[in-house]
Amino acid sequence: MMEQCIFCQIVEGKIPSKKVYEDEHVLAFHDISPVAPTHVLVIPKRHIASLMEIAPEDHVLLGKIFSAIQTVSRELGLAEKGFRVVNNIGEDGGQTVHHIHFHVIGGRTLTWPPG
Ligand code: D5M
Repeated sequence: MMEQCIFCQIVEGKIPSKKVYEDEHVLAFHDISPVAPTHVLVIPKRHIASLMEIAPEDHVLLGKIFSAIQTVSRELGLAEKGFRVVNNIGEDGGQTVHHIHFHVIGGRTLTWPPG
């Protein structure tokens, strides 16, 4: 399962990605199907299937992910006008890749509610 995970393969460099941020625990790269002028995915390097699999010992890691989101949003020029962070969970949530990821979406005025 984890060997076939697309995002684990991106972390391992087996599948190419356009990286925008990387540290020991977190990776951010451009989404292959952007829904806005800027659309980046921020993921933990370690395989965690979804938000529902986050354990108490992962709380520091979650903090690192959100710090990376701050960094990425500033570096990509999203911070001033605003942007959206989205985490899809499970079938009804629209999750298609089962390695937790936070969409960072911006560069245009976003509408609400989502579809
Ligand atoms: O979002 C999964 C997202 O992952 C979706 O927006 C496409 C993106 N994706 C899928 N494969 C790749 C690769 N190889 N590179 C970059 N982005 C990718 P979800 O919330 O699970 O629907």
